[in-house]
Amino acid sequence: MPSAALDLDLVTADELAAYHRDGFLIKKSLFSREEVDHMIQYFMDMHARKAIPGYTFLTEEEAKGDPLKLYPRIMHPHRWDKPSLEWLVDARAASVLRALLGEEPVATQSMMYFKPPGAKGQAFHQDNFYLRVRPKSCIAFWLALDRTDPDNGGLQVCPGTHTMDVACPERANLDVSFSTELVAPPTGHDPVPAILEPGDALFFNGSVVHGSTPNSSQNRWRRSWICHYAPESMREIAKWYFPILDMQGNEVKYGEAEGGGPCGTEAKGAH
Ligand SMILES: O=C(O)CCC(=O)C(=O)O
Repeated sequence: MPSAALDLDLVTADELAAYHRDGFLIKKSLFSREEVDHMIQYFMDMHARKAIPGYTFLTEEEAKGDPLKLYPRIMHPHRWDKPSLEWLVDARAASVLRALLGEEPVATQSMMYFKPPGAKGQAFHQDNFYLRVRPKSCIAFWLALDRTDPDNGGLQVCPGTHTMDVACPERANLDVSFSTELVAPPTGHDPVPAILEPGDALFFNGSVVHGSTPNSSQNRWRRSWICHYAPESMREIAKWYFPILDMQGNEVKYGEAEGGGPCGTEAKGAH
């Protein structure tokens, strides 16, 4: 893996200040249009070939009109797929993460979201409720493969919530969310939509309250590549994320935090 060998300087002082003020940062065109088109093709082919270990493939009839049941997210593809591992430890992502964290990142999770038209969203939540990274928080790298905006269920983030403690969630409305936990945006921290073009990347702190509404468009997919990382100085993380990798793809051992689990608990029968 080439990642950490390259020391790219991708974050300006103003961007770093904005990240520390808001808890998130958008990097325009981090990946090229050709690269994200390739990623879309790659994961759509993987799905068409039914080449996804542990995945639930339903027929249209079994899915009963729920597009998310036909295209659930792919969890941790980097554990069995080499290109996914390379995208998880990508040198550009590593460089931005290093600047935002102020230290070396370690990789904890990869996910591919298809979110076809009509798919449910994911209720507002905080990622570190699931990852349980301590003493500092985790951080997300959310790469838009399609254009994303409120119409196709793009991500929304609540600026300034990175300084909040991790809250105890309420029950989400399962008519609009595939995941069961809700942390309502706190007063004074209204959500703002992350409007992203293909190849744009959103990075956000693991305490930031964020989520998405259903894809209410007629025909616009909202595919995204989503990875989570932690500062290498962390002491513990939820077991569900083991093995943890450095940015060269080698396993690094950490302590096991109590609880946690997949990022967004899926409602029973969600797929
Ligand atoms: O992309 C989405 O709609 C939700 C993803 C998310 O919130 C997460 O991965 O934590």
